[in-house]
Amino acid sequence: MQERINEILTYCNEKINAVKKSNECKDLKVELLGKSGKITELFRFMKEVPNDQKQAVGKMLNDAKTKVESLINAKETFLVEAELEEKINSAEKIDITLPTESVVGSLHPRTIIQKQIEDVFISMGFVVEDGNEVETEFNNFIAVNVPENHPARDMQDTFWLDNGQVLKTHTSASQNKILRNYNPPIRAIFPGRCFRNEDIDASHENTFFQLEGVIVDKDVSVGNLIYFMKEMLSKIFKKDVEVRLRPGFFPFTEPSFEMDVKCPFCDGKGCKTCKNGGWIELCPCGMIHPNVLRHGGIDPEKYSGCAFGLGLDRMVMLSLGINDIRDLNSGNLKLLKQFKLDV
Ligand code: FA5
Repeated sequence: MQERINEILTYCNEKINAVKKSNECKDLKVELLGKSGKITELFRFMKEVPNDQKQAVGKMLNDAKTKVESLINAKETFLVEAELEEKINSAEKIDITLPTESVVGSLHPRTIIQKQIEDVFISMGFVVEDGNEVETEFNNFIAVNVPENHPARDMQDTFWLDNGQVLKTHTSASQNKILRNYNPPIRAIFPGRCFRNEDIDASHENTFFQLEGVIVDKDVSVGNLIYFMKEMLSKIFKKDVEVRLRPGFFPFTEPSFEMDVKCPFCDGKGCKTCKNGGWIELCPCGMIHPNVLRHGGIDPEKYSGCAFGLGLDRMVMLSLGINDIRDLNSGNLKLLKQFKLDV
């Protein structure tokens, strides 16, 4: 019997050695160990084995079966690992020097200019704050001295929500929160997206960005306003710029101004950008109205403040020579990806 078992074991060994792929091991297990497999066949001889030898022979057969099973399993494990190794190695053979079509994104021009302006203000001791896009009527209008039925509300054609709130029409809507959250002295800027029900053209969008700033302290004057704006514009245009103030009107500032910058492209001589006027209207601003300070919990007898509401899109268009504001919201990558500036 031992001889027969050895023959079968030799046969199994040869078969196992001949297997070259892991998926062939399954078939081989059936062939050797399945119902009509070579090893199973051996067990059929058991009935011919004399009773006194049955135990010893049974043990021999079981040992042989276990041996074949473990040989096949070991071979299978070996082949699976070898195949995995081969897969990994062949993946590494991809020619990484071949040119690939990778698309590298870039920051939106508005983000670039916003970041540059923020950096200048941060360097002058300002904090940068964020505002809501959906605002209460109080924050958007009442807190900035535009009570119900005030005609100044008509200056901003507003998207009202069913719940009485509004899509922020200007970043001034965040002024109240800033005044309340910080104690004077305050130096803060707060950029944000604004919404107005506007007829759209090359310089007007229904969704646009402003960058607002407030300075509140003892004895703040128009001189402070001019200083900070001049500093910021000179850094952005990378040259000393001149600014001038013209009278303006906003319910939340008194006095109110429109700040113009001497055209940084032609130094005031007149060019396409300034429409030959030599000056570019850039930023509404003024001294914060006492009512706005009071709404913000600040005593106007002790403190004064100034504020400005820069049209961020206008600033972006000016700095980068973009003629149509609609391009900024267009998602037109051909245009937008041209502006990979340092940030
Ligand atoms: C305001 O919104 C005031 N809150 C600004 C302000 C703040 C004044 C603090 C005084 C003190 P105005 O409506 O003019 O003001 O808008 C400010 C700037 O936002 C404009 O100069 C313009 O550059 C930009 N802007 C306004 N409406 C639009 C629009 N529809 N599309 C694109 N930009 C706009």
